[in-house]
Amino acid sequence: MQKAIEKAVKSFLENTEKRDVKVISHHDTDGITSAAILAKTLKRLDKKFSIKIVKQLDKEQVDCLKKSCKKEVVIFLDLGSSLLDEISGFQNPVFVIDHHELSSQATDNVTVINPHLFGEEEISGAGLTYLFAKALIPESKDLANLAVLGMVGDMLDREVSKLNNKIIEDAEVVIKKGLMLYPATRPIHKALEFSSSIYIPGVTGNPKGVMSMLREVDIKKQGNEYKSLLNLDEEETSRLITAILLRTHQTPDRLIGNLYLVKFFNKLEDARELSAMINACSRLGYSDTALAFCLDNKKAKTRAETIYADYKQHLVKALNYADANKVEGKGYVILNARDEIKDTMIGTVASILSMSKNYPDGTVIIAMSYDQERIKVSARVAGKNGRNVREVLMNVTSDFGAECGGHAMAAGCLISKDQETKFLENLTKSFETEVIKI
Ligand SMILES: [Mn+2]
Repeated sequence: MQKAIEKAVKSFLENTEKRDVKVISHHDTDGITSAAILAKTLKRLDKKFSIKIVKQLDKEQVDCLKKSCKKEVVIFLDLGSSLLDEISGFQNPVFVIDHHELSSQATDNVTVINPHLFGEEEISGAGLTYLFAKALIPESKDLANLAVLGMVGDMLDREVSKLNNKIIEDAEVVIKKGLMLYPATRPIHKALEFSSSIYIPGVTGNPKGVMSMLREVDIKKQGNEYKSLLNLDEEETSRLITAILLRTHQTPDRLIGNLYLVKFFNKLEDARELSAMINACSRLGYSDTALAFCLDNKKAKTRAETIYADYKQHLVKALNYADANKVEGKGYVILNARDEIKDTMIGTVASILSMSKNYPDGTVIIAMSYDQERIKVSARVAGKNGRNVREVLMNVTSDFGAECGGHAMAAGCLISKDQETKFLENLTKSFETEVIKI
C-alpha cells in the first residue's frame, strides 16, 4: 500500500499545482480527524482548499458535487468506497482515501487508497490520511495524535497491527491498562454517571446511584474532589471493578483494556473521551466546532466541551426513555423512539442496550427514530453470537426496498415514514417465525 500512497501523492501534487482542493469527509470522529490531518497538511503546503463535512454520502450528493466542483481536485476521506461507480463520473481528478468495503472498480481519473485493495490490515480513515500526509510531508508526526483519535473513534484500537502500532508510536501515546470507563482523567463520580462505554444499571445517569456505589466500594473524596480513575490506587480500582462486574454481569475482559493518553492543547487527555466529544458535537449538528477543535482552536475547545456536556444529558435522557418504552419479545427488543430520541443518537442507544448485559446472548436490538420524513433504524446483537442483523434488515425491508448498511453485528437502514407499520409487522413476523424454527 505504501507504494500506492507514494504514487497517489505524486499525482496529487501535480494535479494541485493549478487546481484548488475540495475535501469531503464524514461527520464522525474518524472523518473529522481525517479532515483535520489533511487540512493542516494542505496549509503547510500552501494549497488553497475548502472542506465539506457530511452526515452520509449518497448518489444525489455525489451528483451535486459533480456540478459544483468541476475545477477542483476532489478528495473523499473516510467515505466514498461504496459509491465508486458514481464517483467515477467526475471529469476532474478525484482521490478516495477510505477504509470501507469497495463497491466496484474506479476509472483512471479516480485514485483509491483503501486497505482492502492491498489485503492490508484494518486501519481507520484518519490512519490512512495520516500515512498520506506523511508521504506528502515526512515531518508530520505531530498529526499522529489526530490519527489515534480516529482509530479509537472507529473502535479499531483492539486491532493490534503494524500500521496502528506505528501511529501509536508516532503520537507518543501513553498507554495504561485499566477500566474502560472514560474520561479516565476526570473525577470518578462524573465518569460513572456518564459512562456510556459501560452501562451500569442503577448507576449510569443516576447521581444517587453513583454515590451509593462509591460508598459501597469505600472511595472517598480527596479534599473537595473525587480522584480520577487514573489516580485511584490498586485496591480502590479492584474494588470498583468488582462492584461494576456484579452490576453488569460483564466478563472482566470486556471491562479492562488499554487507555490511550494523547497530548492535546499541551495536556495529556483520554483519547476515548476526546473522540466521544468530537462525535457528540457532530451528532448535535456542530461538525464545524469539532473540526475547529481538531485544528487547535481554543474557542472551539470551550464550545465543544459545552456541547459535549449537553450531549451527555441528552444521552442519559434517551437511555431512560429507552428503558421505559422498549418492547421485549423472545429473542428481540424493539425501541420505536419516533421523535423522542435524535436520529443521530439512536445508534449509540442501540449499542448501549446491546452491551448492557440485560439480555441473553444473541438478542437482537432494533431501535428506530425519525429523521424528518424518514426513519433511521439501527440493529445490534447482544453478546457475541446471534443472527446476522444486516440480513434481518434486508429481509424485513425486501418488499419495499431500503438501503441497508453495516455488518453482521451492527447494521442500519433508512426507510420512509409510510413504511413504519409495515416494517414493524414484518419485523415481528420475522422474529416469531425464527422462534418457531428453534
Ligand atoms: Mn472510519
